[in-house]
Amino acid sequence: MPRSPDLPLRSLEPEEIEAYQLDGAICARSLFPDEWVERMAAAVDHAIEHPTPLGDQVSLPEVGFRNDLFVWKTEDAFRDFVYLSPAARIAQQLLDAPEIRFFYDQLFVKPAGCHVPTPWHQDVTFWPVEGTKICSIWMTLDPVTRDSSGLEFVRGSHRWEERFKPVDPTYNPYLLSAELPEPPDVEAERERYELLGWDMEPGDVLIFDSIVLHGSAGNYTTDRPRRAFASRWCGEDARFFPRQPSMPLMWEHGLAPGDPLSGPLFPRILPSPIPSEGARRDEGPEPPDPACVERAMKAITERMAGV
Ligand SMILES: O=C(O)CCC(=O)C(=O)O
Repeated sequence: MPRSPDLPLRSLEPEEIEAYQLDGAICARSLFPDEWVERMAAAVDHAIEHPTPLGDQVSLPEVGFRNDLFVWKTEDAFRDFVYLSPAARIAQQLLDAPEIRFFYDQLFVKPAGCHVPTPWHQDVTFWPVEGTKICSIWMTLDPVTRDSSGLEFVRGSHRWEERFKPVDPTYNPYLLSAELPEPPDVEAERERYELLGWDMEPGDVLIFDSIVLHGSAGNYTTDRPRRAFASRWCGEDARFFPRQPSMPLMWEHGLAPGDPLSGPLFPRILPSPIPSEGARRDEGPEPPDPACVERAMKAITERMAGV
């Protein structure tokens, strides 16, 4: 297939880039053609009906909350989004990065009446990666208000020195075993912080830094799901940095701590994809590697036994 990402409908404005640098998060509208938004909405609907083994562990199906990650490895629509949608070009402009690599994708679905909050957190403390140019592009596939779990950000918190425990909507004990302080209880003291949040329409995106503190309430509407698809992008200084604990990787990557992010798990998209990195995925869906899954599970069990 031709492998060059689409152009966005417009470039980011200088004021948007400045706001990202200053605040750590922006809401950008009218970047993605409708076809991508419609395709991702259908893909998310399909993916939540067919969760990955990791997705099952990070979801709360009994209350409707669905989370899944690295879906681009197994579902072609997400693979196409990575290689062909305008997202990589948007990240390139925002980060001013000659080289853009894909880190991973993640979906977050809260159906109407799913009162599961996303606790306030920083992303980087979940991640086996470090670098100055890492952003997420979080696309909503439904109209979003604060009432239906719109994400909020503590303005400027990406410039804070502190790093906090990675806490997810399931309060995963493995991640919580990180020896880091608890995140501040922003919800309890909202007036102490300058919070950013936006009402959004399908296809609008939030673009945010890997360190900015963010969270969302549950979906308190009775008639509106909140489906979101996040893709994470890195510039050229991103390194493999395996925090203990951090999000398990279910595919071989062959990286040692400090290596530049690279290879088939973190493929280069711009200036152009590297054929050898995409070759295996081009052959078809790539389910998690059983040896990696076993290793990750063993590491989790050992860590939990030790704390
Ligand atoms: O959609 C949500 O509630 C959480 C999203 C999030 O935390 C992220 O994309 O980093």
